[in-house]
This record gives sequence, structure tokens and C-alpha cells, in this order.
Amino acid sequence: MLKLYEHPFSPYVQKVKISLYEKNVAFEVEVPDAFSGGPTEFGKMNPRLEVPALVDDGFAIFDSTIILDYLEEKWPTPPMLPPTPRERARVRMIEDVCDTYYEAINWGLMEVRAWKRVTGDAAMQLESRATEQTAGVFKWLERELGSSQYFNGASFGYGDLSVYPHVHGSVVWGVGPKANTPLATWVSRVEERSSVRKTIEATQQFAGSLDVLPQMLESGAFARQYRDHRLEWMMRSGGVEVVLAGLKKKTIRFSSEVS
Ligand SMILES: N[C@@H](CCC(=O)N[C@@H](CS)C(=O)NCC(=O)O)C(=O)O
Repeated sequence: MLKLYEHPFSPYVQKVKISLYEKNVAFEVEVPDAFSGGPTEFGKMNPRLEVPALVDDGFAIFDSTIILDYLEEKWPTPPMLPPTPRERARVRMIEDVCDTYYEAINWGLMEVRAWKRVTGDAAMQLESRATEQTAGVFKWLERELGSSQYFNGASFGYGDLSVYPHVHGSVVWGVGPKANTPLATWVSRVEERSSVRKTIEATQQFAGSLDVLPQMLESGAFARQYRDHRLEWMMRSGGVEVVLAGLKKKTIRFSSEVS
């Protein structure tokens, strides 16, 4: 059976799970020991030390986009990608903006709210930047959605599973779409699907685990990975000092070096 290394909170994992459920492909899950940055068994399989990673008969694949492509090629029915090259390019561009620019905003809110990386005025400044940026993303997403029922076009697919986990993240952090807006209506529409519901229900098992995060950071037992667009978000949104302090205290690390 396919094995998905995951964490239910990860929007990248959620993209993959929604596709697996839609395609009715059976899989088992495991949360790997991947996030401390230290050497682990999981690292032998995925040099990125990130989830999701999918193992199919001993073959390990990392990165949600690469995994989605693999699923589409190996289990083409039902297709998640729209039928024409132009539509496929369109939904892949939506995915790219969500995975890079948008994801970092929710990640930043988690750094402030759950990991309590900063408090007081510094936290308020980061939160207010995140709120403004989220409003910008919503405007862009609503233009992309236009008058369609789905980001994928006439039916649910790749465009939707690429957007939903991130919009759900905004809802979790209290900056979700306003009621009765096209985006809020789309959220309700996709939440009728069992693929989406099962993916979100799985987050419940970790709902109580957020309280311990600040202590984990304070104890020095854990260094968070700051990389790519996430690192950029913190720097651009007013958190330069957060990064410098975290590097000094060793509560922030970069991505693992490949060897
Ligand atoms: N580009 C990757 C990004 C995956 C990623 O960033 N996963 C996060 C969880 S949301 C992770 O495992 N981070 C490792 C860490 O925080 O230590 C993908 O699309 O799968």
C-alpha cells in the first residue's frame, strides 16, 4: 500500500491527501521524525526532511507538486487536471502562487500565534502585515475564480485542491474570507466533498498540541526551518530581528544541506 509521510496541518500534505481521496487510492499515513533538523531514518528517504513524502513500493517521492503529477500519471481517473494545456497551465500558476507567496503568510501567523516567536508590538506588526497580505491574495483569488464554480473550471480539481488548504489556513488563523463573498461561497462548496472533509478532520488529532510549542522552542530542543518564501516573509514583513535572534539562539535553522 502507498505510504504518505505527513503532518495533517501541512497544506502541502493536504493537497496530496485530497487528490488521493478523490482518486480513491488507498494509503497509510505516518508522521515522521523530521522536523527537528537532526539526522533521522526519514532523512535517508527525503533529503529535504519535509512532508509530504510518498512511498510507492519502495520508491520515495518528495514535494507535493511532484507527488500530484505522479498520482495524475499513475491513477489518471478521475483526472484532477483540467483537459486543455492552457487550463492546466492556469491552475498550475494558481498552485505556484499559493504554495510560495500565500502559504508563507499563514506560516508567519503560526510563528507568531502558535510558536509565540514574538509578542507585544512586534507581534501586532507582523499580524497586521499578514492580514493586509491575505486581503490582497483574496482579491487576486476572486479574480482568478471569476464567475466559475471552481478554480479548476466547471468541476472540482487541481485548481481547487491547490487553493483550499491555504484558504483553510487563513480561516484557522481568523483571517478567512468574509461571509457571502465569492471565496466564502466556494469554500462552502468544496467543503461538501468528503475528500476535503476527511483531510481537515485529520487535523483534529493534533488540535491540542499547539500549547506546548513555545516551550519546545524555549527549551532549545527544536529549531524551526526557515527557508525560501517563509524566510522572505519574515524578513519582508518586519521580522528581521526575529530571524537574527532565532539564529543566535539556535531556534531557527535553514534547510538541511544535501550530502
Ligand atoms: N515544496 C514542498 C514544501 C513542503 C514543506 O514545506 N513542508 C513543511 C510542512 S508544511 C515541512 O515539512 N517543513 C519541515 C520543517 O518545518 O521542519 C512541497 O510542496 O511539498
